[in-house]
Amino acid sequence: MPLIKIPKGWRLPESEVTPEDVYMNRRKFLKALGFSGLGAWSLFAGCVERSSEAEAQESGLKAVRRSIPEPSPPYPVSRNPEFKVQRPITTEDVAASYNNFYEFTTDKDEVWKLAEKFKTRPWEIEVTGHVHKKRTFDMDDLIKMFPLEERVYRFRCVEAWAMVVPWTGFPFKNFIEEVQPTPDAKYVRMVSFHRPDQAMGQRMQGGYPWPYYEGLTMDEATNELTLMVTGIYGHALPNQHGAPVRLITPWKYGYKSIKSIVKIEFVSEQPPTFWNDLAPNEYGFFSNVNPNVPHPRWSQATERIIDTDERVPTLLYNGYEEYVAHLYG
Ligand SMILES: Nc1nc2c(c(=O)[nH]1)N[C@H]1C(S)=C(S)[C@@H](COP(=O)(O)O)O[C@H]1N2
Ligand SMILES: [Mo]
Repeated sequence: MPLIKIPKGWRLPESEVTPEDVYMNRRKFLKALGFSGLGAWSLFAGCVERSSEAEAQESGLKAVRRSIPEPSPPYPVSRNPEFKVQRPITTEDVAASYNNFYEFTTDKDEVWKLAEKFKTRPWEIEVTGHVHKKRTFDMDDLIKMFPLEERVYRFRCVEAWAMVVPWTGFPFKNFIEEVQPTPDAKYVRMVSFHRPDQAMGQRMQGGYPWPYYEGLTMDEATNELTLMVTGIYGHALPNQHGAPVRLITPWKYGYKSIKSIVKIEFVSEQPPTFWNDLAPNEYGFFSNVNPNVPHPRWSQATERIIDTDERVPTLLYNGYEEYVAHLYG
């Protein structure tokens, strides 16, 4: 890793819980105000604030719908009934307007807008390293190579928010079998795009070691849960969710689920990862969801569901213990 000059606030991000907490407290405050009955004036003031907030929120959600693609072949595909979640599926507009995608901005509400014009065609994915079949896939070919299925998974960000989302994709295992790793392949390294011209965050946040990079062990990469994702809610991924292809590892914190992949490399050593390089004491390589291991700056015991604002207990391995616990004996 070359020494990089990191901007002053760099410890906050992925960690920008502060604005989130402030936002939540403000909403609670306004709610309280609206129903406080402290007298006509404060009630009135409260109502105005409340309705303008609600209006702003509603018009925001309406606007975000224009970024959501219509279903068109091959979507929608049938749902794999094995993956059931006891929580309701998150409202689509909420999921589509609350994103972490630092290539565009650190502001979750703004990602969808800033990513709207991002070009996801043509798109190539280079496969290299310890594999017999090194090759470059064109996205349009890739999507036809493996049967697609829909899976409803819990999703948990390290910042303690969570959602339940129907992803469309194919098991990464199928892809790995196709490219035939050699015995030297012990880890998979994945890399996102680097296009500062189209991604404002890559211009503005120069201190980050772009492009975004992540990694898994071969056992993790070939686990049944690990999904290469091309769609969500029965249509293609909108840009803010990591179009045209991203990873999903539902038992790990969200930052492992790298978006907009352009390169997959099979390597023999544990590869460095973006967040681990930025803050090794806060973001580990494995990053398995664990309510009993607090983040150095906040508890991981509970999580906030993004559309209902409910707080619910966090589950070990995000509820996927039976699939993955054996990997970490
Ligand atoms: N390339 C890239 N991938 C990324 C990120 C990012 O900033 N850049 N953020 C990660 C984090 S922290 C989370 S929580 C999820 C968010 O996915 P979503 O916006 O689709 O909910 O994407 C992950 N993948
Ligand atoms: Mo995250």
